Amino acid sequence: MKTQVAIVGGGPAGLLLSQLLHLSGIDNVVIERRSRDYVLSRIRAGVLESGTVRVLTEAGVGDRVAREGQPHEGVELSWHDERLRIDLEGLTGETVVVYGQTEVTRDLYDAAEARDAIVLHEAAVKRIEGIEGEEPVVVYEKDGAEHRLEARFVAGCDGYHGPARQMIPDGTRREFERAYPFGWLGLLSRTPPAAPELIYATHERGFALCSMRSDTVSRYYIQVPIGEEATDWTADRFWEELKRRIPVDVARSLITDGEVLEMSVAPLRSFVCEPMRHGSLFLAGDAAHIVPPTGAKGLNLAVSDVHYLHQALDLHFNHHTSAGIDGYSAKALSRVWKAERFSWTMTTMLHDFPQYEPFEKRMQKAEFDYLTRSETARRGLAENYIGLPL
Ligand code: RFL
Ligand code: PHB
Repeated sequence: MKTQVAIVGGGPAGLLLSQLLHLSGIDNVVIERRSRDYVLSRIRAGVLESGTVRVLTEAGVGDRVAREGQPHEGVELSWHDERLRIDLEGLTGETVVVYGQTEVTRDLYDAAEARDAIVLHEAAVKRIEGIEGEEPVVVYEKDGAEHRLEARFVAGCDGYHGPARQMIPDGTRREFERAYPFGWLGLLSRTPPAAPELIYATHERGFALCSMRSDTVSRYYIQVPIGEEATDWTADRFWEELKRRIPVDVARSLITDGEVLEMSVAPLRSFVCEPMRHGSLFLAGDAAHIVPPTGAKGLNLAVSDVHYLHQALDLHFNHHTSAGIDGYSAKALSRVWKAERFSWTMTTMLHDFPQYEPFEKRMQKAEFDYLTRSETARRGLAENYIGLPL
């Protein structure tokens, strides 16, 4: 089999790239290790930047998010019972949109089906050959047999654990990493949200987040020590712990008697791989970088990478210039590092770090107090939260 762009990974990055390339008349094939149902069952991101919504709309998959996505004009931070609203709209003129990653992925799968896109499922990429030349080959296994897909370019959209990044030779690839000594235990429930806006709550027992998917489905997270698993917890214990960490008023009115739809633990990590291109291989999304979820940036970064990569490949195939592909890595990394900085700052400010001494704890509180007093500080947070320009 032969195509122009082979896309490894059928998560949001891979599917969105496939859709944008199709609209530019560029042939592509997506190879995904899991089944479609499995990909759609992963509960992940919930907050989209308005730039992300614009890219989805350009890709022709913006109808449902426009109808069902909830624009949010602000978010809250809390410190025990002290509450601080960040007026996103007032400070920046923009909002964010609450719309689940599952729904984004579903919209992309529906669009792929409608155009008869080639998306191979339960096909695991083993290696990519010849990335330093112009005829790379993706070798994958499906139904127990090995297959080869020839392409002009390969896009590694295969997430943090995928093989694409490892194809960049050790001498060329540099990785930057910070693992945090905690994870987030998430719970999705069929209950109305605790409050109209998201609440990022700091408490000495650990961080907690109140989020939502709709008026009837809520998403909550609590910080847990590394190594803790969802099976170590019951829903009742989760609710009790959440209530201890969020402002008393919110805890008092929290509705907990509804079906629990999912509970899972995600470790927190910051990670960047440089460069994001080597020869005929490009990396996009979690394959190239991970941010801790505290800034709600992961999916949004995957979308901005794909936006740049699509522009670069369009210039190559339709306008016969290599300026885009040559500049891709530097352009994407410049935005990535700023989102890394923001996610790291938010994580550091809001979580309980076991190694912290009283000095660091006072620094965290001073940061919160500074945000409370200074509109300039709040504007800086808001500008990053709504998403830096594409
Ligand atoms: P994905 O979604 O991991 O998809 C990669 C796909 O590649 C496939 N794959 C392979 N396919 C073929 N052959 C192989 N050998 C393969 N190896 C892997 C995988 O099966 C998979 O389908 O990466 P992508 O597309 O780059 O998308 C990135 C986002 O999923 C991620 O950044 C976000 O979910 C992060 N994130 C959040 N981002 C936000 O922007 N806002 C948020 O509010 C937000 N909240 C979150 C989050 C992530 C979380 N977890 C669970 C890590 C909350 C959580 C709890
Ligand atoms: C979510 O709703 O899953 C969510 C929201 C905001 C974050 C992280 C996750 O920062």
